[in-house]
Amino acid sequence: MENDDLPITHSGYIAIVGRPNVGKSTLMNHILGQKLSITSRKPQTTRQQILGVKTEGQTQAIYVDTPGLHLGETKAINRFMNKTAASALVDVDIVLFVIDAERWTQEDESVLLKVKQASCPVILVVNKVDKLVEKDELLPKLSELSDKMNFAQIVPISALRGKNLDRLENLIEGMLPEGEQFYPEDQITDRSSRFLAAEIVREKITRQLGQEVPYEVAVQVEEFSYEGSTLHISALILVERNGQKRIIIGEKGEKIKLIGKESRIDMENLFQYKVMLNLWVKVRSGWSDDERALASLGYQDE
Ligand SMILES: Nc1nc2c(ncn2[C@@H]2O[C@H](COP(=O)(O)OP(=O)(O)OP(=O)(O)O)[C@@H](O)[C@H]2O)c(=O)[nH]1
Ligand SMILES: [Mg+2]
Repeated sequence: MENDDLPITHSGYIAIVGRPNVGKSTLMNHILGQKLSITSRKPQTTRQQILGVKTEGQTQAIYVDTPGLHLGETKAINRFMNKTAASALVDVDIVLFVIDAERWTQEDESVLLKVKQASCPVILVVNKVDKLVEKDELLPKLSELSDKMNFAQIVPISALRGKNLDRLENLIEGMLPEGEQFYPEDQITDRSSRFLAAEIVREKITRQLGQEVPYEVAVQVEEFSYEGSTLHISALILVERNGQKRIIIGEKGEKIKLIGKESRIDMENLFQYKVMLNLWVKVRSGWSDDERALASLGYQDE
């Protein structure tokens, strides 16, 4: 086939940025039609960048889900998360700046300063519009937001309900540059199955446990092996303190049993395999504020 006969392909990177808890990971999952990135009601759920690749026909959109940019970098893990999120603004083709339709905060203001420095088009994504009680609030809100910077577009959506996502995706598609596809069409992420498994466990802990524990939990997959018709996964849950270990295990082991059961169901869905899951809890004090420990847990600059 002559070169001229090859179909023209479009592909590129789309960074999803914003303060914690605005729905970045929910948005990526709904666009992909697959639960790839973990989500929860608590802020600072996503800790590491994760790619979600969507290939349709001649177009490959590579979404970059990032940790929420936040103020108050108290620990090394927080510095790592902010650095990771900010670095996603470099070398991408489109930025989706996600905010919560209900409120604009100080943290949004500091994200705005960062996205203003991006050299590519920025789409303001106003999420959670389903939560607005007065629907006629929306238009004046959007007009106010349009003064904040020169956005390429402003798109109100509900990531959770899948509302207006087709419009957002069409806009993105029209903005992606011509070029070869970066990933094979059946690849959906850059992350390993081990990483995804560890994240599933962290999600269940984050969703099951109270306020402070999830921020001091890390999960490491120690075994990931296919044996016959079963996938064996062992994961180590690291906490900062003994009290946290007791909370995660729960009375008579009830809590960890529940975390294990919910994790297994998600893993079986994702890997399409029967899963045997073993969970262990260990105390490793200081991991979240220790650069070396962070690196050994995979929280390191790429
Ligand atoms: N009502 C409503 N809730 C939403 C919507 N999108 C996300 N949420 C909820 O908002 C919470 C946070 O969602 P995430 O996707 O984890 O948010 P995030 O921006 O990735 O958060 P971090 O990873 O912590 O930065 C979850 O409880 C979601 O279910 C939406 O469109 N409407
Ligand atoms: Mg997230």
